[in-house]
Amino acid sequence: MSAKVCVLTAKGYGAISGIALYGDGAEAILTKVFVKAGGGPADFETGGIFHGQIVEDGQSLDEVVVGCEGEGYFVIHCHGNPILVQKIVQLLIRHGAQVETVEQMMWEVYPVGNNLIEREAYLEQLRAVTIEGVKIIQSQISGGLSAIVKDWLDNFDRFSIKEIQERCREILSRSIVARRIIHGVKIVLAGPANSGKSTLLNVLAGGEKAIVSDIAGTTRDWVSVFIHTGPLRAEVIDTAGLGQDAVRNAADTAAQQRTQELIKQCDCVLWIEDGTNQSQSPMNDFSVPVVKVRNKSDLPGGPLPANAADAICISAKTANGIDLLLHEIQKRLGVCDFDYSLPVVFTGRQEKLLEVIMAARQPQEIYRHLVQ
Ligand SMILES: Nc1nc2c(ncn2[C@@H]2O[C@H](COP(=O)(O)OP(=O)(O)O)[C@@H](O)[C@H]2O)c(=O)[nH]1
Ligand SMILES: [Mg+2]
Repeated sequence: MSAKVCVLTAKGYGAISGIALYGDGAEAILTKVFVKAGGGPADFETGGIFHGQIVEDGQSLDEVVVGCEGEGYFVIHCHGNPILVQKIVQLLIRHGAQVETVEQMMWEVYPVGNNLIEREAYLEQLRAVTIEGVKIIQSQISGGLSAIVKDWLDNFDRFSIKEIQERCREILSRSIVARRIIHGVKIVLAGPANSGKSTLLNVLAGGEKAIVSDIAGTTRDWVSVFIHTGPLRAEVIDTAGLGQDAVRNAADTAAQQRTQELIKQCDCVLWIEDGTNQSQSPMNDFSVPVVKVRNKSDLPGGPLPANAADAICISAKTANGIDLLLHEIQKRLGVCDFDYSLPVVFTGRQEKLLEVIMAARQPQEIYRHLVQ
């Protein structure tokens, strides 16, 4: 492995940035570009911290602190101007280092406990969009998935194939819910024109994001906002109204096609109807969970919960019923009372492995896959 360089800190400016330099030849490169404060050689022993300058062609690039994290693994803590960071990285490349991604770097540098699930957890938790998502992944390290796999391996003779496969099925179905908490969800607002979709988006966003108007077809392109509800981060997407009354020209047709595509890719649809309108428009068939919403409960003749058993009655104008609606969304997506300590899979590799185990016919086959 040749020396690798990887910027550890996020893009953009900050007070400091961290640049990892590791692998074969890392120390030799560092010796060439780093000058210790006060002069003299730096021995770069693990645990050592050195203050000095990164030097290019005899000129100081930046004052830095170098941490010796492990054998052949160093972190250069420099000032957090992105141009400066880029300059230092380019200098290290000039001396033979190759650029590496943070994911690959963590994979190579932190082979924690030789446990694949644990290593995957350290990487995947970086991408979780909620603190609850981080918690789910972290709990798979000592308990959850690691614990159940260990139990199967330690006591393999005590489990029947059927038992293991049944648990795999259960884990996979729980993982669908976990994925929503870890990676966030998309919620599409759909329904006939003028039912109040854009008004609802604005009330959820806590401000004016979408254009609200009495003129049907005002929303053509889509607008979205991110909200947090319970353990979910949801991207709520406003769409053009669906139905014949919303189509008047080619642009409307294109907007409707876009809406259909968004619906296909989302996790949940909120079907919004104008509750003062007695003739309910037929709802499309959706392959994802749907929450039916009857809007404009503030108006005389507006919807009453007693008359709309299968729907949530709200007023997007006064925000009445919004809490109830958010709770219903959480319920439909299965995230209420989610037990974070139970086993779930959180990478494609783990998911595939459980699927292969579920299709296995011989105990030895299952054992072979589990030890991977
Ligand atoms: N009284 C009342 N009017 C509403 C409510 N929600 C939306 N409207 C009105 O209904 C019209 C259409 O709203 P809009 O959000 O643009 O509907 P969209 O076409 O579904 O996006 C506008 O005049 C809104 O002010 C509500 O809860 N109560
Ligand atoms: Mg609209």
